[in-house]
Parts: sequence; structure tokens; C-alpha cells
Amino acid sequence: MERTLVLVKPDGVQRALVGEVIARLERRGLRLVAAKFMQVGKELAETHYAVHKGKPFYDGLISYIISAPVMAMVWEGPNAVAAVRQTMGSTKPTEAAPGTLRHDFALEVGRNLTHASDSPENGENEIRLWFKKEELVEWKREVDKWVFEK
Ligand code: D4T
Repeated sequence: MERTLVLVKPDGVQRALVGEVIARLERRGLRLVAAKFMQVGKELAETHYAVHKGKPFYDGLISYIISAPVMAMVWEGPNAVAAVRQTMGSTKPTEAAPGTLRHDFALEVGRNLTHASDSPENGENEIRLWFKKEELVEWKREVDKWVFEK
């Protein structure tokens, strides 16, 4: 089953939108695999956003992600990466489709509430970066057969 890393970033935590994000992913049918509420250190932030090093928004991005706690989670399901990014909406909230989290709750790219892995491969790498293997919970739901075709 495909897995993806989801972060409710500091703005989402401060604005009490953690429950909203979880509710939407649960209602979509995705299955929660792991969750931890944590303060991000500079080293983790810099590793997570290494691909953006040198870009004009990099320093702001690092100080934003370490500015307050985040809710880090792993979700799984068929096409979990694409499904979660669709539920989040475009990176720039003013380009996000109506009904998506970023459309409904955000205005600025530097305060866009959530992070979600952008490919299955990055998902696996990010999950390894943020979680220990023993923090990932393998489980089944009674409802799985009504959500997952196989
Ligand atoms: P994340 O990684 O937060 O899910 O964002 P995306 O995958 O949707 O988008 P991204 O990697 O292109 O950008 C990472 C992060 O940088 C912030 N950002 C981005 C910013 O502050 N200014 C910008 O111009 C861009 C492109 C927002 C998300």
C-alpha cells in the first residue's frame, strides 16, 4: 500500500486545524499509519527541505517550519501520494481548487498549512527521515473492504 508523509505545519497547529486535516484524510478513506506532535529542530528542517537550499524562500521556509510544533503523520492507501496532494490543493493557496484544504483555509504560499510528499519515492524517503520503523503501525480496519477495492 502506498504511503505518504503529511505535516500539519506550525500555522495549522496554531490555528487549531490539526483536527480538520485529520478529519478530511480519514473521511477520504486513507488509513493512518503513524502520528507524532513535535517541535522540529533546525537539522531535520534543513534535511527535509534540502532540495530548496539556495532558493529565495529557503530561509523563510526553515524559520517557519521550526517556529512552533508540527503534527507529523504517515497515511496510506491506493495512490496515497496523489490523493493527499489533491486533498491539500496546490502549493499556492490562491491557485488551490475550491474544497481543498489550502483553498478553504489558507492565502499565502509561506503559510500553506500542510506538507505532503510529492512522489511515492520521496514519500518513502521522508517517512524514513521523520519516523523510526517501530513508530509505523501495521493494522487493518473493518471498513477497508468498503474503501479499498483489493
Ligand atoms: P510542501 O513541500 O510544503 O508540501 O510544498 P509543495 O511540495 O506543495 O511545494 P514545494 O515543494 O514547491 O515548496 C516547498 C515549500 O516551500 C514554500 N514555498 C514554495 C514558498 O514559501 N515560496 C515559494 O515560492 C514556493 C514555490 C511552500 C512550500
